[in-house]
Amino acid sequence: MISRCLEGGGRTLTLERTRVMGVLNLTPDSFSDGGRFGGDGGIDTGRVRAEAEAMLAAGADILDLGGESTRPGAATVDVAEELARVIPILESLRDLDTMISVDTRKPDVARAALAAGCHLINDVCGLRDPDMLEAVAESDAAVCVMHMQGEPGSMQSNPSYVDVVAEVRGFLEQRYAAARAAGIRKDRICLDPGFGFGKTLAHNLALLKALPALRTDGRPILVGLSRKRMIGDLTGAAVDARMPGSIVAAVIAATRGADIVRVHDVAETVQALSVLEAVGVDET
Ligand code: HH2
Repeated sequence: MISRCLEGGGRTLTLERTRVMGVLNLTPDSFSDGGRFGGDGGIDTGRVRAEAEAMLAAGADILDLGGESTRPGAATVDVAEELARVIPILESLRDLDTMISVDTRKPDVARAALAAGCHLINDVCGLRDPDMLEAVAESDAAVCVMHMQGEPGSMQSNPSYVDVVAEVRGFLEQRYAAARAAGIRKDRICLDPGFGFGKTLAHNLALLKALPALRTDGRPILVGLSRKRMIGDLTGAAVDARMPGSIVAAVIAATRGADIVRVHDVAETVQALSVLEAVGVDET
């Protein structure tokens, strides 16, 4: 694997092996783990902290906090609600020795999260909102620029591409160029094809096969396949029974050059990736 790193908010993640981003969804309605830290009565900070510590002990390198579900058809969340879900948790985890990411597509949430000390903004809209681009550019945080066709509310109704790999690659190149032009240093940027975001099973499989072709200016590739519908479509497994397929998907992504995998099942994925690492992966 080409040696590269991701820098943000004073933290550096070296990428000589595939790194693991653990998902901490602070939502009542995320597709696989919604409501696990409490629902309408508020989020249980102690339970999130315990899970965060367990993920780090299991080998997570990044923790990704999300206050809005982006599953297909999800309801939008207003800024105040998303802030109430994310910021107190972020503040309670800030002392942990890790990179903390906030998964948001709202510039106001990103600004508050940056002020509260997050190290990475994970934007499923790929910095298309000029205000989001500015919010990240004004900071020294890392950013994940993800591809999505359409909006979460309707993205799975009829995804269509002439050439999915070329179009996703073109989008990532264009948003990468916009980020660079806004003054975001190269070392702060990673890119993500956005599995399941406005894509059919055939589109997702084509992108996974072609992952090395999506590499843009040598920057890291982040991949999120964990528990997604794609795994269900291939295996028939219900959402709470997709761990084996998700682990294999993470390993396949790693063999094709994924630098970071975004997963719900950290310990199991780390174990699988350590077997892969012992064997080694050819340069991509
Ligand atoms: N997938 C989800 C959310 N955020 N961010 C990146 N960079 N890449 C992804 O593939 C990705 C993401 C969807 O998964 P999840 O957070 O588990 O569900 P929900 O959106 O329902 O909260």
